Amino acid sequence: MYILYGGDFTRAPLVQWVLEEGKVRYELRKIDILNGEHRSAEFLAINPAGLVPVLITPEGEALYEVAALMLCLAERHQLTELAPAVTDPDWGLFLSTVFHIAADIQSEMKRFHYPHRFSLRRDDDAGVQDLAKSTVLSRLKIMNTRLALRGPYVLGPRFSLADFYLSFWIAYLDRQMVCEQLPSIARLYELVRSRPSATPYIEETERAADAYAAMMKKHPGGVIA
Ligand SMILES: N[C@@H](CCC(=O)N[C@@H](CS)C(=O)NCC(=O)O)C(=O)O
Repeated sequence: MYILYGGDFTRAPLVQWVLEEGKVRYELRKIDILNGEHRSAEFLAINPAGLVPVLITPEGEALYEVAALMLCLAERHQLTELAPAVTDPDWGLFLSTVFHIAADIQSEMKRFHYPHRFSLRRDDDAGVQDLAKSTVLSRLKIMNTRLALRGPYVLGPRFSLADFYLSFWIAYLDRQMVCEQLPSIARLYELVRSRPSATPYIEETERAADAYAAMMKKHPGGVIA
């Protein structure tokens, strides 16, 4: 059986959704990142980088990096309806989108939520956030243009976990802004959100995003040290 270390305000639901989609047995262990549990000796023994999520495989290996966890599960359990096979002509575009979200979208979301880690001067925090916001927007605009030409999903007519991955992060953005400035992404988001297996995850992510935004208002420099 797999063990997934996740918890509130983490990206672990992305992995949990893949596990559920694949009807793969797992146990969820919650880590309270708001109270620093990810820096406890117990958790650092599992992931020395102190980051969530972590997936322990049935063989006992501790894996991290959310995109890798999703891809690894899809491959190990042959979830070809979530991820095209290596031999599939869609594989290249699929992989390139997943890597783009992991490397270029998530990283800016992190910069937005943890501005204090990206400058030594607290006066810079708002500027770091503004830059992160505008970088995310310009990257998403490029994706929006591609979806307008070849949508509604990342792989055109075919849903994949790349759409769920993108939607998870879209849930953290201002919904009106997404509708107005990223209409093709807004369409993809609504399609993903209306999938019965995705609906509870996206709704929960929207609630988490709203709650996190409220906490950020009180602690503009970052909720987690
Ligand atoms: N690149 C990692 C980043 C993981 C990450 O930053 N997770 C957040 C929760 S979503 C976390 O552990 N935050 C605690 C911290 O940065 O101190 C991934 O994509 O899995």
